Order: sequence, then structure tokens, then C-alpha cells
Amino acid sequence: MTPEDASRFIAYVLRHAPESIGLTLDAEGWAEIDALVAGAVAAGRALTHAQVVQAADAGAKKRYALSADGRCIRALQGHSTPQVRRSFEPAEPPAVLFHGTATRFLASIRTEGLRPGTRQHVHLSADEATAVQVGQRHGKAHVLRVDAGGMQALGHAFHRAENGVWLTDGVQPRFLSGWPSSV
Ligand code: HQG
Repeated sequence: MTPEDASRFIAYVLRHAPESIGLTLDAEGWAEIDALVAGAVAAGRALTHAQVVQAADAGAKKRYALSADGRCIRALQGHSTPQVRRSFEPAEPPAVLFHGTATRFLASIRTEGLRPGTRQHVHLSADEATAVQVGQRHGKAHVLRVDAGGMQALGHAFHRAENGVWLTDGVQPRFLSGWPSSV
């Protein structure tokens, strides 16, 4: 596997489908690297221990963390698998956070607000540039502003993953701004 394929495969297994290679994660998302590699190989994927460690170290996004003893790996956020329910500490967000989405989702978001979809949280960022990149994954990007300060004042919890991604359960439309005139 190329390093990119390996990272994508690891993301799929650790966030969404550990059972696809017979792997069980703990509630905090940890897997033994040896078990991840063995499961992948048994499923016909040529993944090596070195590729897993490399994926954990690579990239600005810091999707993964290794345990202190180096034996285990986990995805830091983005889980949809019910095996994982990470215990994030509440954190005080900046007054404004950003959410990058695609223009084709805006009408629905304006009515329903931001929903986590298949993931366990809505993902937000502290800077607009990151939000543009996240939105571009889905089509023509549009960045919405989230009144995180207002939400927190009303009791909505925020968490900050170790890689800087902000997480919350959902965002009601009244906390969103930055709509284009066409929506
Ligand atoms: C949209 C990547 C219609 C939402 C990124 C998004 C991020 C709605 C899409 C992380 C909606 C879900 C997460 C509503 C939300 N109606 N559409 N009511 N509410 N949406 O991929 O935030 O590369 O699950 O705007 O960097 O794009 O995986 O979430 O467009 O941090 O490490 O539904 O994934 O990181 O898409 O991305 P996603 P996301 P990784």
C-alpha cells in the first residue's frame, strides 16, 4: 500500500469499521498496532507495522496518536463506530468557530442546523482556512460562522481534540451566520 492508501485504510478501520478486519477497539478508540496489522493482513491488505507508525507521524492533520509505550494507535476524532465513545473534556471555545461545508448542503443546514451525520460530533475549526479545506472535500466550499460563545453561554458543550479540531453535538440554525444571499 502507498502511505496514502495505508492512512486511508487505517482511518476507515479505526473510525468506522474495526469489525471489518476483526478488530475490537476500546471506548477511547485504542487498538494494538500488532492486532491492526494482523487483521489487515488476514483480510488481504499488505499493511506493515512501519506503515502504521508512519501514518501516525505523518501529515499536518494529526489524525492519529500513538500510546506512550508505542504499542497502540487511535484516531483522535471522526469516529462513527459505536465501539468508541471518547471521553473528551469540556473546553472553552473561541467566541467564533468556523464550519466548512459545500454550497449544495446550505439550504438543508439553514433549516436543520449542523448535524453530525454518521459521525459522533459536528466538526468545527478555529480558523477559516481550515474550514475552506474541509468544505472543499464535498464540493464548492462555503464557510459558515458558528456563535460558539453564545452556544456555550446557553450550556452547549464543546471539546477540542488533540489535533485542534473543535467538536460539538450539533449547531442550531440560530447560532449560524455567513449565509450567501442565494440561500
Ligand atoms: C454537512 C475531515 C445537510 C456538513 C475534516 C458536511 C474534518 C449537513 C457533511 C472531519 C447538515 C458531513 C469532518 C444538514 C451537516 N444538512 N448537510 N443539516 N449538517 N451537514 O465528512 O465536517 O480528513 O462527516 O457540512 O478535516 O466535512 O477525515 O464532516 O459537509 O475535520 O481527518 O454534512 O473530516 O478530517 O461530512 O468533516 P463529514 P466534515 P479527516
